[in-house]
Amino acid sequence: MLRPQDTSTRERKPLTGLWRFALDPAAEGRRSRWFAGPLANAREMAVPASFNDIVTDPAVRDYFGDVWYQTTVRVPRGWADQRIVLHFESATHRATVWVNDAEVVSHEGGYTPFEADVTEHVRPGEEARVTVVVDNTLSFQTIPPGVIEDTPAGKRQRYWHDFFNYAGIHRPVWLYARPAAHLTDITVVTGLDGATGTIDYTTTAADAEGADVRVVLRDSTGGEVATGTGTGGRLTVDNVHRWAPGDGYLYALEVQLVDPAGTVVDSYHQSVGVRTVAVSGNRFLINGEPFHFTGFGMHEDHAVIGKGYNDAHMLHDFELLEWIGANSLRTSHYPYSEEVLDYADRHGIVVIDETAAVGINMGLGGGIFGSQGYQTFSPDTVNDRTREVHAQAIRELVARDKNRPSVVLWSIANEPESDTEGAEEYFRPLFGLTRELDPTRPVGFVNVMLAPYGKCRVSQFADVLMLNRYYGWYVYTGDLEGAEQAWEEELRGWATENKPIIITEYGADTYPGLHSVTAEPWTEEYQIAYLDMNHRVFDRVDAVVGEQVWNFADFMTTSGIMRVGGNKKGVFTRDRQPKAAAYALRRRWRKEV
Ligand code: GCB
Repeated sequence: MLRPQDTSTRERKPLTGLWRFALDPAAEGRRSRWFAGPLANAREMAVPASFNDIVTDPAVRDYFGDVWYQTTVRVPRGWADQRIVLHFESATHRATVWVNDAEVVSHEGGYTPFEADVTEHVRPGEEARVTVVVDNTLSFQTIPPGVIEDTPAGKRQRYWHDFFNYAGIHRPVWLYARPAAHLTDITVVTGLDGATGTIDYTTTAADAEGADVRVVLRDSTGGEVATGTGTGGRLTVDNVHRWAPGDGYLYALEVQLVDPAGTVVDSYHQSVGVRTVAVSGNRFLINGEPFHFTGFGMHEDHAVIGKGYNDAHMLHDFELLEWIGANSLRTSHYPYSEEVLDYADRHGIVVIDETAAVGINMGLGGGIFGSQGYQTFSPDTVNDRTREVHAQAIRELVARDKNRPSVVLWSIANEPESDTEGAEEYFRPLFGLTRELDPTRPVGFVNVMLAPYGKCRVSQFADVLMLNRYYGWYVYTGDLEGAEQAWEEELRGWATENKPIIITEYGADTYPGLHSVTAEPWTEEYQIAYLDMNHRVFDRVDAVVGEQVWNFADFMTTSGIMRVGGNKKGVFTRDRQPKAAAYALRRRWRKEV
């Protein structure tokens, strides 16, 4: 699927703004055909945004089930003779869409795009009604998983991940026009041979019999540096300007579909960063050079808009990453907005790209978030069907982000149960699938404390070890000396595996403004002392090639005795003010004293 673009042959129109919105607690909307006319009893809702925190009604905030969105769009009159497509960058966690009375598409998974050709259902120059039912329910057959429980007070949604189940239409929606004969996909794989860069491209097209493909590669000033013909081929660039961490240099590949008369019938622009990624022993190499990750696990999370995409927030978060000296981030715990990845591509920020497979671990949930009594892998819980949904989530993530130079590593799950036979069976094929889909990038998953060195049965499949550890927080709370010893001992065990190790989470909840002379948990001083202890350990273990603090900023979670207005492990507060630890990290990462 190619993302909507304005080119010489394509045009797009955003459908963002205020839509009509209604809850459907009795699940009657589909049966009663709510899509067949103006949505009754609707309130206004912003798109993109999570719906949860916009209104004051608790019934909306904690709602699960179907919600309905509706808008009207006037189809540009100049789009006659074009194919007209309706494109959603995401809808969390699943959606079905109608255009006027016709059902046009359904999609499972809250963080990847989907679209439908709606040409037969609209008329250029006229208005069309777009109705979407979004369902945010989580079950054992969804990614991430959850369960609806019957309680004396009614049904409740439980899940095993530590962030609020924000839902809605989180990202832009587009109506766009493309030609009947059109490009459907472009793949680029880059290589380096000394100072020469190579770009292997492949393209696919639809309804394009007899058409040929022409490609033109331009540098950042627009100068032509290579051309090619054919649906696939190799371009070479002498004295190539490499894409590198901190230097997000992009070439622009224009792909043209040309009919037998020589007319360009479709044109699409693919940005290309020429770089290589490899793992060698315990080193992670970008362009053949060892790379050390600094940065954070993050969240798409802001006051009011929840997980909704916003240009200003996105830019500000990247400004803070730059300020603190972060060279990388992990899209914990789901694929982030494409706009975020675009920025990372343009600015040389290195990305660990993660699926939404978080919380496949009912043991962990029992301990921290209060949902006990389930076995993780079983015919009734996480099962073969779940794995197929997970596989599809991996397919869609790789399809979406495969051409991004910023993405250097796939993380196919966060903290799943990984010390059992069931886990081994579940994950083996998913690693195989990811490698088949993308042989060019290392693959890993994020390991949890409950499956420490010597116990984990899934890390054998990973190219890179990603570890989340909370020595000095969830264990050895307040005892940084004991934590330091235990942590180093475990880490030295992992180091014997001769793989690069990235510490993908380490962090301590910190209430901004809370202080103590002796470092007490929850104080700003303790957060600094905790990070310092971790850094001493990392600096002593050669295999550690990355440190990503949990978390960039405080974020919203479900309520519970472990959380105070959300998770407070942020180095920045939720409104992006620095805690004292931010300055300490800045000194370490920017090597400033
Ligand atoms: C973890 C999870 C993350 C949580 C964090 C915590 O290991 O990966 O989602 O938020 O711990 O703060 O407990």
